[in-house]
Amino acid sequence: INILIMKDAKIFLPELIFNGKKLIGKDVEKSTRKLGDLKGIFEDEVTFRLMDPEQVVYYVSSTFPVEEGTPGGLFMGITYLMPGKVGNEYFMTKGHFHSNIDRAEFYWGVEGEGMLIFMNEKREVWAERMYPGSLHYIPGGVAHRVANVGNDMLIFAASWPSDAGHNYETIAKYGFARRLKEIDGKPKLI
Ligand code: M6P
Ligand code: ZN
Repeated sequence: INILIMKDAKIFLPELIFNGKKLIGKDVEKSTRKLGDLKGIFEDEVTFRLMDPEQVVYYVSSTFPVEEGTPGGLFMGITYLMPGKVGNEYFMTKGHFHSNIDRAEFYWGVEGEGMLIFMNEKREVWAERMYPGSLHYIPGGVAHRVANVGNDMLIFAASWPSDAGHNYETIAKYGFARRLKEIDGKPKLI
């Protein structure tokens, strides 16, 4: 009897679309990092000063379904990192530890060729190649940065806890213990 009078539950369309390369939806926020915003992260400051500070190095489209800092939620973002170098150092993201340092994150490669550089609190550095379909688990306590080592745009996606937060200060002050440079045409962590 009950079954007969029960109304169907609602079926909705998704509020967000990730069509493989783009994140689409009304609450998708875009942020842009220009070369001028990345002052101090590249070693070759002489070359850096000769370059256009207005040049876009990367932009990120993100969705924040809950307020930043909420425990238990998740965020997602797609990063578009341009090809290029400052001297022989590849264009890269600022890189960060999480403010809540034990929070983890997933990165995955969508398009192009990249290198995900990790550094733990002991300042030990290692890297993983990033390419379409590559999936990377970034454990808590590990700073992360991505470099574009190819000739085309690098696209990668990420998902991180809503209470992770970004600690840029430690990297701004001490950097990563190694730099990813093109040596004899190949990426090397030196
Ligand atoms: C990924 C995520 C974001 C991050 C972005 C750019 O999309 O990790 O949280 O903001 O990469 O990296 P960064 O903040 O280090 O510049
Ligand atoms: Zn992160």
